[in-house]
Amino acid sequence: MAGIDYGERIPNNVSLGDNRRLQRALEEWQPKFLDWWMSMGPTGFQQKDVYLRTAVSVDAQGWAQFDYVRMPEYRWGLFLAEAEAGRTIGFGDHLGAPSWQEVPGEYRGVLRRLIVTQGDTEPASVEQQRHLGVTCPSLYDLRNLFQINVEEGRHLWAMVYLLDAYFGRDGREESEALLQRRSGDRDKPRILGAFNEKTPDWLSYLMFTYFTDRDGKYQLASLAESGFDPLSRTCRFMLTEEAHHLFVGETGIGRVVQRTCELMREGKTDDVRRLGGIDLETLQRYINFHYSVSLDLFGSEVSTNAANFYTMGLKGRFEESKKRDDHRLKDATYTVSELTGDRITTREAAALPSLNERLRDDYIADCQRGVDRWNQIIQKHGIGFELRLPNRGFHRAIGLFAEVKVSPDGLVLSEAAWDSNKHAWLPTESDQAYVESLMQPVTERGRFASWIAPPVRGVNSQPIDFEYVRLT
Ligand code: BYC
Repeated sequence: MAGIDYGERIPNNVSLGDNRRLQRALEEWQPKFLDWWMSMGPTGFQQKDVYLRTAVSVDAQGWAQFDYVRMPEYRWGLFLAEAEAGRTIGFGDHLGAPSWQEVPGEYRGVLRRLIVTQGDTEPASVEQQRHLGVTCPSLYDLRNLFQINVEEGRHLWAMVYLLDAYFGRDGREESEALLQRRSGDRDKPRILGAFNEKTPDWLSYLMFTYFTDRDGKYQLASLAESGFDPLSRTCRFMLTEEAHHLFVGETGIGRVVQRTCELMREGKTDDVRRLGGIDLETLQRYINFHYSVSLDLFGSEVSTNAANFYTMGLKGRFEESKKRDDHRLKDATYTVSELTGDRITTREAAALPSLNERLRDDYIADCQRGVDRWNQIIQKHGIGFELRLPNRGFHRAIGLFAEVKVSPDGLVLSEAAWDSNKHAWLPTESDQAYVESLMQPVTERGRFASWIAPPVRGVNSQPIDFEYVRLT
């Protein structure tokens, strides 16, 4: 079992103690990270005991040790999945060559950019979620929020390790800059669009963990295929933590749907707002918003960047190693969307520049699976309503669809038609005000806010009314 050395100031399984230069660089960064955590991390609760999971080793058994921890004392560290002996590069021009243990000089800039973009999202999400604790719907949910926040902090550490260990002075400058950009800041925004949006309430947060964290899963899985072995190993371990974030999103929205359906049945009404629930139409509008903003995170349909990342062996496809083709894709094609007049059609395009679209397709199929499960909850209650993912062209700001307006059903619309319908498709000010009005903290053990059902089971086999966060 690959244990993690907790005797070190920075827990790690990368033999940090043998590399004085790196150790010094990271030890200099650590207090700056903590300053950032205290000023931009969760508001309040920093001195409370939280029932958190900490990784103690990177194998299947060892990465989840539960105990009460105060967040600033969480052991953020550097954990890479075990090295695979004899690993070779699985795609692109260097297919079959031994994977790189050092940065290939000719790809240095591109690789650094990829790592910085990934790293930037991690603190951004903590910043976006920092005010949520004070309006938690239960102690169970509060604990899950903080678990995600500390792990996003650790994912930042993971990228900073790569920058400091492999990119010298430039890497250290980038590590500093990761703590200086701010989500939503006009002068120093975070790099990608969705990470500058607000996460003002718990419904938005659950949507974010379902839709936006899922982009994380697909991007990390593609980077886990990288020929640059340290990046691959880092991302493989991050994916184990990511699974919990997706669980929080999927079950969280499922619990909201469950509660709404219960209120509809019990009250024999569709007007669940009267009963303190979130109506299915509002849920649909939140889905439309968070899904479309997350689709943008995959970049343009046709991207030479994506083709280059692949050809260089830096970023693969989702489950690259399971695919049965030549892993070079020079002559392959892929079906991408196209605008023909006011219709959305498809065409065959060269596969390499279409890799963003391909990853988006994998993501869309995965998003649909959760929506199907939420619809099963609605069906079980005998309610005739179906939640749906809007068309991929709906409400987009990046790529082909950025210049047009598309309805959830996939019709290209005039500006006037869009303006007169958008309130039916995207959260309105009154939706937001209503959801905000529900955000009253519930902190009694075992109690839940009116708008969300309890989970089916507690964390780590603990009861649902366990004291997940000790507030007194
Ligand atoms: N916003 O060729 P294009 C996560 C830029 S989430 C703003 O189409 P490319 C997490 C692009 O940078 C996963 N700008 O795109 C989730 C490029 O600029 P340059 C994060 C954007 O490069 C929840 C230009 O537009 N990880 O982990 O093929 C909580 C043309 O772009 C956006 C990654 O993203 C945008 N949405 O692909 C916590 C993986 N989209 O180069 C964490 C690393 C594009 O012309 N990143 N642009 O100046 C990448 O693989 C790629 O950078 C992207 C973009 C897929 C994001």
